[in-house]
Amino acid sequence: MIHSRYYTELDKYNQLIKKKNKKSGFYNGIIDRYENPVLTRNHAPLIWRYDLDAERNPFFMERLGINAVMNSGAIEINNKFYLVARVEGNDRKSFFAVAESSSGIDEFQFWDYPVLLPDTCPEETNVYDMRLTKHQDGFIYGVFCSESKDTKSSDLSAAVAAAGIVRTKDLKTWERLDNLTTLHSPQQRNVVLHPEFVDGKYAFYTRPMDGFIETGNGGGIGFGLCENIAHAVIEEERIISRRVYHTLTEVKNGAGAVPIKGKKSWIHIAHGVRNTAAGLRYVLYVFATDLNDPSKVIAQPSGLFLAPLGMERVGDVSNVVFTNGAIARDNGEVYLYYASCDTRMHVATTTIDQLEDYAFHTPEDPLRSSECVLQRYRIIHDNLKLLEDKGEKGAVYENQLG
Ligand code: M1P
Repeated sequence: MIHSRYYTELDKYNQLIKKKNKKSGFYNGIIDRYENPVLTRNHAPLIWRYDLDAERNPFFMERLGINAVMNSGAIEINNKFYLVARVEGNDRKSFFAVAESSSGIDEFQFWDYPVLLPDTCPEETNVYDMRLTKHQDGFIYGVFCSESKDTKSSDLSAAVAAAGIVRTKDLKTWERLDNLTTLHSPQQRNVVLHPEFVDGKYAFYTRPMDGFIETGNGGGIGFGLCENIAHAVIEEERIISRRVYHTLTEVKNGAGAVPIKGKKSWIHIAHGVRNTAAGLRYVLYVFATDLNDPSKVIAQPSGLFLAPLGMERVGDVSNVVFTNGAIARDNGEVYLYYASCDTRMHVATTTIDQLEDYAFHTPEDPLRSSECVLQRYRIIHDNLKLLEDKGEKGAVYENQLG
């Protein structure tokens, strides 16, 4: 017999997944944010969590709880929006699961079964953060972090991160390929496959690391080519977006969403990490690369593009926003999916035109306070002149000293 409590919980679940979303009051002209998260742990279907049988589960307890739903790859197929989410069980292990929506901003619903990846690496303990690339070769690739215990270390928490690669045509059947090998970097995380061939080869954005947490001498976001995607080996990685002192990338950075093809550039939305007295702070930033050479940075707007706000600042790993998926539609709309605090998923919307305007017309970071304040002086001066020219004198003048 089905436990009677199931129907009470099902009502709550149905209300949640049917909840409409709308733009929040946030404004900066660059992105729109939304009132509700698009995926939370409560979006995990009841059949994943409870044994519904009243005899086997008399208290209707969660048998396999879900702790968080976060860092999701994103793709549009036949006008539907799909997220391949990182779902973290109460046991700390993550797995991937597909959620779909017709609007892209609400009513995301998980498919009945999570993704069953071919289990080809016996040492692999955890998998997470899949980037989905609709590649020119006709496949959809998923590149994710494959984490294993570092058996050479006496530290119980020591781990090794590698980039796992799978491919599919329908998000249902997945073929596992060899993990990426980077000859000069011992570990990799936040690896992204570029959607087009570059010089006839597969192109990856990498994040060389000395250790599991520390990027050490890693330098930043790398770029490398490989001939054979089934046995991907990158012999040479070039750093294209560097970590820089006293910026938001000082501690580390990493490629995020698969680059978006704009009218004059590839638009990259990445994450940067800095240290604070409250721990690491993860924010998103943007840079643009040449359409013909995606490793050549041609625009670097200063500072952060998106940071955790309000309740987004609170969660399992507080003060974090992280993206590994965006959908750019044929009509120029962009849906950026980001997680807050390794806990839940949100959406922000913008357009390719807005992103390129942002990338090319936001001033670069001059890297020193004295020059940053001059940058601000110039915008204030130009604005005051415009206001004065248009006869718009007001509070801005009245509050001046002297
Ligand atoms: O906890 C924040 C993020 O930390 C890692 O990112 P990075 O490798 O840049 O430090 C990832 O594990 C990511 O999943 C996580 O959201």
